[in-house]
Amino acid sequence: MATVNNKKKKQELTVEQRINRRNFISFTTFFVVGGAMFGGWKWLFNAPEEAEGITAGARKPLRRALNKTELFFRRIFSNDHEVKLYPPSMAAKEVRVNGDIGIDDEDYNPDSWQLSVVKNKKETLQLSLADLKKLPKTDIVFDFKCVEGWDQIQHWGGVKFTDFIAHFGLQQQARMKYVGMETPNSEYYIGLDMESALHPQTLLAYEMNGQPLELEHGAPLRLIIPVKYGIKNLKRIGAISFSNERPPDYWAEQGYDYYSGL
Ligand SMILES: Nc1nc2c(c(=O)[nH]1)N[C@H]1C(S)=C(S)[C@@H](COP(=O)(O)O)O[C@H]1N2
Ligand SMILES: [Mo]
Repeated sequence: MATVNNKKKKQELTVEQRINRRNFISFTTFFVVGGAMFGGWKWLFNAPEEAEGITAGARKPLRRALNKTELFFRRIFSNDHEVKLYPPSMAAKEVRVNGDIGIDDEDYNPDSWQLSVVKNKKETLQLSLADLKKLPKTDIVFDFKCVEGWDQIQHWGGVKFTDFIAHFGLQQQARMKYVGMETPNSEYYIGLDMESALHPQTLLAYEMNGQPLELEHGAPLRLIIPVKYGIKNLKRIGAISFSNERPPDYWAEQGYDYYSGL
């Protein structure tokens, strides 16, 4: 009997000891992890902001992480990988309109439109829509995705960017790292990494659902780049240029991911 009682007492003590031990572990973990978190936050808070201009002045380490993510995805990005296609019958008839930055002037006349292609400091091509329509037309029906959280199957037609490069003798330019595009009034502008611009599904589009583009969708010419979110799909392209530095990008300046790839 006595042995049993002793054993019971011993067990109770053990439970108490265990509780103490757990308390000790909990509090130590709390202070060590909490301290590390506070230290990490302080480090981030005191970290310098990245250079102003190209992006929205996020703390450098955060932006560094984002750019590393970009590098990772750029490395696995392949122009052999094409986005999923749909039959034209699945394309939306009522195509969503989103964003009118740089295309909201009431008295805009698309007939006076010309596309400026800046080859270098001395040479700029001026192209008409007729010049572009001489090239083969490519149609694409795919799921268009906006960062705001909506997507829609849409049908676009136009000139493949790679066909455009080849036809207008821009091979030299296409060896640079970036393409910049902007609206005729320069109010909306985007920068693209060259790999994505040269992706076989990237189009300079002048048709939607087999009809000429409407003004609100970017007439007379817009970009359709299925490997990027909507923000990079510039409506009403006025000028195209090439560079080895990141061109200015409207939404990147507001803090959105410069790459914005899918
Ligand atoms: N010029 C210009 N292009 C633009 C925008 C804009 O505001 N202005 N918005 C972008 C965004 S955020 C999206 S989602 C798509 C929407 O294209 P849609 O209006 O043809 O659907 O256009 C992109 N291109
Ligand atoms: Mo968007």
